[in-house]
Amino acid sequence: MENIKEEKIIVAGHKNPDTDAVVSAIAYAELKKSLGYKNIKPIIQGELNNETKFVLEKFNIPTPELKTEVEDEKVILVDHFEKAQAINNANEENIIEIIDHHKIGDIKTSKPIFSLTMPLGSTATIIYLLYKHYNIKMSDSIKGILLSAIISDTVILKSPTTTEKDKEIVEEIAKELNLDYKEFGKEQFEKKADFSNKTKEEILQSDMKVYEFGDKKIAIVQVEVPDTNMILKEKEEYLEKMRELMDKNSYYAYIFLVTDIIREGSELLIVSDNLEEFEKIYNIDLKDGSAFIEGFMSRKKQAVPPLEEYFSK
Ligand SMILES: [Mn+2]
Repeated sequence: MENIKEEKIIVAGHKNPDTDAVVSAIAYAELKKSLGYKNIKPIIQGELNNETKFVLEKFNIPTPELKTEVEDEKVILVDHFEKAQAINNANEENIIEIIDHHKIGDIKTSKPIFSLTMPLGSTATIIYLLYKHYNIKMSDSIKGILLSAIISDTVILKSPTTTEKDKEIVEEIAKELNLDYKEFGKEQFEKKADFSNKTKEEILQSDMKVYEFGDKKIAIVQVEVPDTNMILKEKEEYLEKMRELMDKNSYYAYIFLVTDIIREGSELLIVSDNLEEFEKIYNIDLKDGSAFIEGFMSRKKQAVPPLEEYFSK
């Protein structure tokens, strides 16, 4: 019988990697090594964003190898459960584990696998719990990047996706590392909102996820900024670009969440040939293609479920 611990394995986050996807891949590969896996490594499917770069540098962690297709390896998926977000050529045969905090998606396997999903603020939170479960000690670097990933996904513990576990773990790590997580979080989000080296098209595609509802594909991108005017002063240009990307990729709609981490809400920019539907779905009046919703912080918990409900009718 083949010994899984000897096999070549990659740990892969989703396309358009964010801090949680990258950190979870790194920390989980590290945990697996401690458990005796000899040939395992984290990979990223695309360039790091400014926030993730800052986090890895801060905690002295090398950037994982860039890889966009599974070859002869086995693959562990972290931070996603959707085929559309998975590395190319990940399939029923080569996926051996999934660790995630999203809804169960459309990925199928031909054999039983280890799959763990928990409704927590980040995949990093689950990885932390797995370290505890296996009683494996974490280095300060691993603790640091896990804290950063939790803070990133939960918008410094303010998003409605935040759970008591996320808070508990952030506070625990912050204490152990003697780190003011609120200050650090602010610094981190400033990097995240640094778009100076990016074009509008890059901003619109950097953290984009595509969701399929029947035959309709809807793209949703989210940015978290200290001030929505950074983006809204060029709203017209963004809407135009969104229309272009929507047409090119045959999306049913393109939604841009501009989340204000100070005001704790989001401006929704929406482009679609059926805008009235989206006004109904989110209970908003779009003015020149956008509307602000107070308390709206989470793509996963607030943007996606109403679409699912509406389009599955
Ligand atoms: Mn995540």
